[in-house]
Amino acid sequence: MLSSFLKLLFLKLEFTQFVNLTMVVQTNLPILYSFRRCPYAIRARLAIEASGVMVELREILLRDKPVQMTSISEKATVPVLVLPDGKFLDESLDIIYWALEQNDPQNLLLIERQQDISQLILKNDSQFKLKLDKYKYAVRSPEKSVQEHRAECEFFLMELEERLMSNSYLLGAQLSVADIAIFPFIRQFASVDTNWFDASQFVFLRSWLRSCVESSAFERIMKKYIPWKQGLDKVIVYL
Ligand SMILES: N[C@@H](CCC(=O)N[C@@H](CS)C(=O)NCC(=O)O)C(=O)O
Repeated sequence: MLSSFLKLLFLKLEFTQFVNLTMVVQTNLPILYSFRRCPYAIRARLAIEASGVMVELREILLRDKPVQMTSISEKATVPVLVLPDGKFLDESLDIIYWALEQNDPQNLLLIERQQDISQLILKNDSQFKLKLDKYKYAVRSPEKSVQEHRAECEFFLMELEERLMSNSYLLGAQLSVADIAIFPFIRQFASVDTNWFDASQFVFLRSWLRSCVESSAFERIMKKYIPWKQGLDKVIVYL
C-alpha cells in the first residue's frame, strides 16, 4: 500500500565539500543513474531539466557502478533511466526524447528541423566522438601526433562554426536539442588543450560554447552530489 502513495519529505542537507541542498524526497519517480562529467549524462540531465520532469538522480562512480544499475542494463554505461514500471532507457538520446516528448516548453525538439537535428547529432556521436577520443587519449594512438589527432576533429568544428557564424545556435536563432546534445562533447574537446582552443580560429564556436556552459541550466545540472548507495535515502529530484 505504502508504495502507492507519494511520500513527500523535505530535507535540508549540508555537505561542506558539496552543495547545500534543499531536497524533496519522493518515491515512485523514474531513476536516473548518472555520472556528473559524462557528456552523455550531461545531455540527458539537461533535457530532463528543460522538461521539468521529476526524476530521482543517482550519481554513480564509473569505477564502482552500483549493481542496481548494472543488473538492469547490461551495457553498464551511463546514463540509465529506470521507469516506475521497470522498463529502462540506456541511451542518452532515448532519455532526451523521453523527457522532451512529455514536456518541451522551450520547443527544443524543433520538430520541423528534425532531420537536420538527427543528422548533426549522428555526426557528433559517430564520426566526431571517435576522433575526439583519439585526441583525448592521443598516447594510446601513437600512429599520429596530438596535433594530427586534433586536426582530424576540425572537420566537425568547422561545420559547427559555419552554422554559428550566421546564427546564435546550431539550428538557427533558438536553442534546440542539437545544441544540448552536442555541446558537452565540444566542451570535452576544448578542455583537452584550453590554451589552443581559446586561441583557435573557432570564434563563433567558442562564444556558443561559453553561452552553453554559462547557462543557469548547465550550472544547475552540474551540481556535485555524493555517489548514491543503497540505503542512502537521500533522493535528488529536478523540479
Ligand atoms: N551510447 C551511450 C553511451 C554512454 C557512454 O558511453 N557513457 C560512458 C561515460 S561518458 C560510460 O558509461 N562508459 C562506461 C565506463 O566508462 O565504464 C549513450 O548515449 O548513452
